[in-house]
Amino acid sequence: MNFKKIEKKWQKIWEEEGIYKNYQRPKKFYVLDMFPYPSGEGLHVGHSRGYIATDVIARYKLMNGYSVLHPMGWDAFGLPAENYALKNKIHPKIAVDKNIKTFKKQLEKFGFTYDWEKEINTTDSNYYKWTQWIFLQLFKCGLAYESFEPINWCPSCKTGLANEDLEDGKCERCGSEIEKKPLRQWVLKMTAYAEKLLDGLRDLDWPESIKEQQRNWIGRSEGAEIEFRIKNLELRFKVFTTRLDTIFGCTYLVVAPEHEIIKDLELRIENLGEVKKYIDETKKKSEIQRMDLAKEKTGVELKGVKAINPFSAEGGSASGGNNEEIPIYVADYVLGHYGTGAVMAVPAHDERDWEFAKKYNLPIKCVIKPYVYPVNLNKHPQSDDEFWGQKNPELNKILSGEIFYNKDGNLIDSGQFTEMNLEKAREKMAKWLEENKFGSRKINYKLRDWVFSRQRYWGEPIPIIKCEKCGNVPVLEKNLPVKLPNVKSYEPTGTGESPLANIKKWVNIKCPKCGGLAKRETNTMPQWAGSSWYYLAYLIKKNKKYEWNKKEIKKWLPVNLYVGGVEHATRHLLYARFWHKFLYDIKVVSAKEPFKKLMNQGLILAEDGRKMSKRWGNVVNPDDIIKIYGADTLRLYEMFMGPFDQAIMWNTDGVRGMHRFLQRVYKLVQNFHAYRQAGKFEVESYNAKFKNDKLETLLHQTIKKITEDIENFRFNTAISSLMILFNEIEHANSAPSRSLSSRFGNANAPMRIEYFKTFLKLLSPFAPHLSEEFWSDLTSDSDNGRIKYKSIHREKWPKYNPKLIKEKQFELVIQINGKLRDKVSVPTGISQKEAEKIVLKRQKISEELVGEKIKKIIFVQNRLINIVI
Ligand code: ANZ
Ligand code: ZN
Repeated sequence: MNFKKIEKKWQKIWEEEGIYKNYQRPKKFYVLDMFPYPSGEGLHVGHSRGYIATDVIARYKLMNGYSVLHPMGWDAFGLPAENYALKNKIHPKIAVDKNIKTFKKQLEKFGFTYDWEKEINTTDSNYYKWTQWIFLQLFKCGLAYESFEPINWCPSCKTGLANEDLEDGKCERCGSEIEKKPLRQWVLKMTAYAEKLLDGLRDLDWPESIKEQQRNWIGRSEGAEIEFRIKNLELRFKVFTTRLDTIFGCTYLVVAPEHEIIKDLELRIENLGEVKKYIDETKKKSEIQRMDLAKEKTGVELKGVKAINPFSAEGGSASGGNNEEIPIYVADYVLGHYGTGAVMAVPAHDERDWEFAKKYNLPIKCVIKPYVYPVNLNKHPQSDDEFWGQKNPELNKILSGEIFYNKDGNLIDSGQFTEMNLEKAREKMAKWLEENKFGSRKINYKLRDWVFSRQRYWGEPIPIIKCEKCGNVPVLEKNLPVKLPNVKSYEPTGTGESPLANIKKWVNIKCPKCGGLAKRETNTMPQWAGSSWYYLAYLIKKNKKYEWNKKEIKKWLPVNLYVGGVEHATRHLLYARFWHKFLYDIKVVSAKEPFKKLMNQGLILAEDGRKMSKRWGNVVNPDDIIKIYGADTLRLYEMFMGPFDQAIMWNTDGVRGMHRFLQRVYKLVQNFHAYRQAGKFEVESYNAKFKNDKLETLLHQTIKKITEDIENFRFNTAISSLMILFNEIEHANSAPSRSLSSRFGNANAPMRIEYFKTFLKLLSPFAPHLSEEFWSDLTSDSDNGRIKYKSIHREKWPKYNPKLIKEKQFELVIQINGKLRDKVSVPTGISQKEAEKIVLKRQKISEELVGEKIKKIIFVQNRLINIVI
């Protein structure tokens, strides 16, 4: 079997005939792969796992009569491409072009259904013209703004980064420790979409873990902002709390070292020197270090100033105990940019506050009493917590503040709110707060706006012109794209300026508004820009350009199935949803979400159990496998190796096993040929003669199984049932000269060619080349050449006949007190409950049971049921 020749031949024919381009069918299916960043290393077998899966689905959907869109492209801007180019001393453009060629060559060998006419490349100026256009729309809507706040700075990549680009406080790209650096930067107002991004998750058919990661990243917290007055001053400042119910337990306030109030209070703070020293020290710490629960808490009191708890002044603090002035501390465990950068500390009910209070000897005031039963006679304990409260041996420790308590209970010592449960208290207190104008309910998000500029060369130029008179002026849309100038030296400068700033000819330009001298923005966009809308780009590509074509967009969106790695949970998948929701609001798209269903592929580990990496020298290149075993073997193997979404080790023996399987299929085709030559080939008569035999039942069962398996991403079990079916077909057909009856009927009977043809159809999404080759062998009419050959990939997906799929049955023995009374045929695997239902309804049994009391029923699976009376 010369699979190399076979695969090449069909790839060429498919391409020439464009057999997958059935875009006019009424039902559509858009199946999308996360497009690759074309790295210098090329594709490895881990990448192709997802691509093969989407190709199987694409082929399956095509055979089911859908218009299928299955495109591919290149995500080629950004730091990785630029760092690669710098390291190898070639211009990023040249490196990218070269890598794309390699990737494409590799992909073509798999025989995928891609429509290469729709190929996109984010670094093509026709493409990024529209990336820039979207930026301009964001700018015009006030969603792109300039900011000067300190941002994450990677000293090694010499660029600012977004929060999403960090991993444990380090640069996701190079692992360097991140610094905070004040820098002029462009920021996209992603927070304006926090609620929509959260809401939209509800209806998405995505893995729950990914949705949860996005929810946590967005980090919605419902709470309140409370205004605290500074004693003897007209100053007020706000804290954010999710636990308004604990306000009567607030014994001090804490502000972040970055908080403005410290400046405002400078004249009042008696220990200003100490405070400033503390603030300087915090600057050396990363956010992760500051948030670390295990770290010892530090802080300094702002001596000479006090705050007043608004709930103590008015509102009837019945206890009166909350009337005192409370001290203010600066401490780095409070973050500057979350909430209001200030917290009310409740040491009795919050762990961090408790530790801080212990260390600095601050009062700890318990305001929540765990439910105690039966003290509160009206209330039965309803949860574990309540029970726990009842028997709580720690009760006195909680009440005295010796330990902190962060569970449920009723308020104590909380003025008019005493005795309320916590939820009710939060509600009433928020009302009180709003009525007395001391604050309001507030929802906060952890999500930050997206730091969108990079001080690097290899990215889309930000289409803004900076004019001294007019400020930031958008480039006129008709002047897009702003092309990235071709330069020799593109190393990052490290000064916070992009290398583009040195290209005077490019930078200096007339202001589009006033005509005066102006300069171009020299920052570029981050690597996530181009991928934030690429699924749309495929739809509107026309000849080499892009035109917004609402009809196409409406037809294809949302993407029905999106497949890729889990590592994109909070970056690409969030950014793309954000842009999509914005494009929805400006009526460019009409679907609310871009990706309806998401599936993650599991990692393929190397044979040594480690991650495939150049460093370990354990990377398996698909080219090498295809060269020896062919693409179909590789495709089948990767789908067979294990559950699709789970990590699994590569195993070359498994590849060989798959290859042997295909060889056997080939051999059977040879047998059919022998039959045909011998004139024993009675295709027509077969149908009538061989209805309802066991093989036919198996065939229909297999069709059902594979159909359901493909729909549910169970490719591995689909392939194993395909193999079982093949074994039986092979058995029934393999020996043309054999006269004894084989397992399934008579070997002298005409070949079961129709069964085999159905088998080939089921095989075709997985092994498209060989199934096509065998199909053409069996179906093209060699005698008169009248019948034009029709590709197997244009065949209809086989349908099963439900009547033929008999469930396997067995004789269930029915005993009463251990004696045989009856038998009944039931499906194998029947449960005790179902069996009882059937058995007790049987006349013979029900008669025996009249007036008897059933003591128990013993059930032995797939054997007997014994009723003890
Ligand atoms: C009083 C209180 C009592 C709190 C209590 C908690 C428990 P999430 O859910 O993350 O939104 N907080 C507010 N702003 C903060 C900041 N900038 N840095 C560090 N901590 C901050 O958490 C909100 C809670 O975290 C707020 O509720 C506040 O402490 C603290 F028993 O207020 B809480
Ligand atoms: Zn101007």
